[in-house]
Amino acid sequence: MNPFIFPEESNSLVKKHLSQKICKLLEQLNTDSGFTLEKAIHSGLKNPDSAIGIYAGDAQSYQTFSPVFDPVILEYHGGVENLKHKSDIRELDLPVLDPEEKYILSTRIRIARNLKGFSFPCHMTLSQRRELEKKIITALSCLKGNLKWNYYSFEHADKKELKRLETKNFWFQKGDRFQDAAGINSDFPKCRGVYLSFDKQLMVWVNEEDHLRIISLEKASDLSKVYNRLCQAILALSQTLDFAWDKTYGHLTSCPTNIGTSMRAGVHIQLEKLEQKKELLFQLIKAYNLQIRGTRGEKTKIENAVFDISNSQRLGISESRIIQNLHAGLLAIIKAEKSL
Ligand code: ADP
Ligand code: CIR
Repeated sequence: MNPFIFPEESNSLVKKHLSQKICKLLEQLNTDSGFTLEKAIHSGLKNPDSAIGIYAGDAQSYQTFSPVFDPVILEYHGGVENLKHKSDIRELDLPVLDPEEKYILSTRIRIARNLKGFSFPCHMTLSQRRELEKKIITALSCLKGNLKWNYYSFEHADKKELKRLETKNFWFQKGDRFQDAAGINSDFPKCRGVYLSFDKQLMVWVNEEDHLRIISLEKASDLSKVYNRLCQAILALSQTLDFAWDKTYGHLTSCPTNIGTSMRAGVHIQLEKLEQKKELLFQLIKAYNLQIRGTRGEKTKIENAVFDISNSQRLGISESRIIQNLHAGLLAIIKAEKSL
């Protein structure tokens, strides 16, 4: 019998794909760092509303537990047979999307990275997190020019300064109950922190869901500019940090939804007319491989007709292609909004 009982109402991908046969095959296995199937699926077992329900505790999890990760990945990302994921991080020059600033409030692109040789955040001891934070701070201190500034440790930075960062959204909270059940919040806020560039348009979250979340953000609609800043940061960090990578799955992340480019590029866009014509909006979203999230992030509501529209593809597509598709999709959405 399957020793793991998922909540009856759960529709998660892990519940769907973890058959008794696969469970039997995997339940006694460990990765070299001691990660197990039980730890990987703990979040899905605890949260009936999990959509995915599984996290990787290290890079090796994707191989050791491939009989369950592979079908989850296949269903979430689409076909990966014979796939060789290729990265293409290079600067682009695309026209500004909304020069009159009528619709787009802000543009944000994030990518995730985990370091080779370290367990992933749901499976780290305090001393491993500490060692990792030290290594990342050293790498961040090499950023130059506009990307240069300061690391704010959640443990050691001045409390008033941290409050100020929090009110301006330059900060991350303890993870949600899905991440909590996975173990990602252990020892929070120890060894967590945020790096901010002088102009506050580049942010790096340290020891959140992934070792690094590199975020380029601007209250404007110049997608190329936001993307190019991210390219500069990631290329500079790659000089000193060695990232977990797989030739099929690309960049390896805690949540299998993020593997591949690990990139979510999107805008906050106010669509008062299309909000009343959702079927048209959904058609456009589908046609350009985009997704909608709530105004305050994943699993939140749309407030004031402000949609978070971003790429839905991450695997088997390059970073530059994602940006080009997003650009084309947003032009079409703005055109539709204007025409209504
Ligand atoms: P992630 O991007 O890491 O997948 P979320 O969907 O939770 O996770 O978003 C993280 C945060 O970034 C949320 O507070 C969300 O409101 C904010 N955010 C997302 N897109 C934008 C944007 N285009 N402009 C400003 N903030 C954004
Ligand atoms: C879940 O399974 O619902 C959570 N672990 C979050 C999954 C991440 N994101 C997503 O579906 N896009």
